[in-house]
Formats: sequence, C-alpha cells, structure tokens
Amino acid sequence: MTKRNPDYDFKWCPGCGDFGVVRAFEIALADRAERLNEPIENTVVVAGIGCSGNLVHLQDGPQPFGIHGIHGRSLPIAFGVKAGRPELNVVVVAGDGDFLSIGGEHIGPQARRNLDITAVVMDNGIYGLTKGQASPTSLVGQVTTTTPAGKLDEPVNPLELYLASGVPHITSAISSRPKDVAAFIGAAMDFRGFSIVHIKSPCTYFNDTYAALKGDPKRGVEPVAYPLPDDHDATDYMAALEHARHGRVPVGELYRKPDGVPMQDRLRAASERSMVKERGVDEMLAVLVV
Ligand SMILES: Cc1ncc(C[n+]2csc(CCOP(=O)(O)OP(=O)(O)O)c2C)c(N)n1
Ligand SMILES: [Mg+2]
Repeated sequence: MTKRNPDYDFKWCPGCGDFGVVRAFEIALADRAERLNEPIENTVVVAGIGCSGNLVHLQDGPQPFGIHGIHGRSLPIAFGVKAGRPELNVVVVAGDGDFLSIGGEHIGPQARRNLDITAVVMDNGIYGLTKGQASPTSLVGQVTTTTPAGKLDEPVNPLELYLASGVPHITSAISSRPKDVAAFIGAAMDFRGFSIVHIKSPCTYFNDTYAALKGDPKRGVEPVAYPLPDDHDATDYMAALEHARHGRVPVGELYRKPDGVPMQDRLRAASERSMVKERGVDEMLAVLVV
C-alpha cells in the first residue's frame, strides 16, 4: 500500500524481487521527466495480472497513468494506447506467466510491427499471485503446486524467444541492482521501437533464486548472473544469441537493432497515403450524438 493509493490493499511479500524493480522504475521515470522536461503523466503504465502487475499501484511519488488490464493482454492494450496517442510513453509491466504464457502469442506480432513501447518483465519463474503454479520459465523437474512430482516440460528461454521473434531492443537484468535496472529501463524508454527489459526477480515465497543468481564465491558456487563483457557488441545478433543461449543470466543491453522503423512512423505514412481523413475525438463523438 502506498501513500498515493491508500485504498489499494495489496502487499508484496518481504524480500520480493519486485521491490527492486518498482524502485528502479520510479528512478527511471523521475530521471526521464527531468531529462526530457516531460510530465510524468505523459507515461502510461499498462499492467498485466500478477504480483508483478501490481507494481502500477505500488509506486511512490508522482504517478503516471495506469491501466490494470486483463491477464496476458498487456501488449494488445499497449498497442491500442500507442496507436491512439503516439506522443505518450507507454510501458508494460508484467510477469513471466502473464507475458510468456497466456500473453506469449502477442510478442511476435508486436515485434514485427515494432510497437514503440517498453515492456518490463518480472520473471520469478512461478505464478506468484495465484500461489505457486509452474510458469513457462519454471525449470524442468521443479516441484510446484501444479507439478507436485516435478515439472515435465522444458522451460522457455525468454531472451532467445525475444531474439527469434525479432524484438529489436532487449536488455537482461536482475532485480537486486535497482540503479542498474533504472538505467536499463531509461535506455529502453528512449529506444524508438519495441524494447523489452527482462528482469530476474526472485519470489522469496515460492521460488527463491537469490542464492543461485548471486552465487556463493566462498563455497565455490558460481553466480548464475554475470555482467555482459565491456566489448559485447549489442548490434551483433549472433553474439547476443550466444549470450542468450548458454544457460546463465547475462546482465546488460543484450541486443539493439539500429535501423528499425517504429510502428508510429509506418502508421503515419500509411495514414498520409490513405484517402481516409483523420478525425479528431470531437468529430468522432459528434457522429454518435443524435
Ligand atoms: C484469464 C485469466 N486466467 C487466469 C487468471 C489467474 N491468474 C492471475 S495471476 C496469474 C499468474 C501470474 O503469474 P505471473 O504473470 O508470473 O505473475 P507473478 O504473480 O508471478 O508476478 C494467473 C494464472 C486470471 N486472472 N485471468
Ligand atoms: Mg511470475
């Protein structure tokens, strides 16, 4: 519960990785507002359903607009907002279940369209809000409430999926570094085109992966997460694919397609070419009034 939304009675569990993400998002929004001299209300947050989506209610400070949509449909809603109001900064916040399971089919079409929005995906490898069912990123053999004898199917590799789907800007992160995550979200919002910041954000209650992500150097346990090397060339698709595929969690800007044309540019050009005259909101409403 925040001071801004005292009526909203929702709490994240102590230690939830999403706290790092909400802090990062607050920093990124404040920084953007200052840098571009843009009111925070110019940003619209479209939230998926899940603990992660509740981020939209748990922000402190000046509030962006928020739409808490329906499970899995954050991208189509964001598409509608951006198509209607291209000047707005549209950000999706969603979980691994929301974005990659029920919502998974929307990634490819929006990537091909190059929808100019940023998706912040909080991947805890579980359905957190509904109390611990297996998600697309839960590991094979993982015991969850829906897989009591261990999950049978292989997990999806989100970074590989985004690359194969043609997402032109992909960043991989971990929630325990909010300042880094803030910089990643800021750069993703600046990118003209479809941008995904995929953040490993542990669920302390149903899938606590903090130890694995950070490792335990004293006991010789290598961290799963590692920073992308300084010489990583984000415009090199094959280099990005290699980092996506080797089973660990790279941290940093993984891929950037430099010459993509965002949906807005194509839409504007098509509208100029078409014979249909663009109508303002007043004109459209006037048609409905008898
Ligand atoms: C159409 C529909 N199906 C199922 C649900 C139930 N449901 C709510 S949240 C959720 C899973 C959320 O998992 P995830 O997206 O990983 O978010 P998390 O809670 O882990 O952050 C499900 C299955 C729903 N609300 N609507
Ligand atoms: Mg989840």
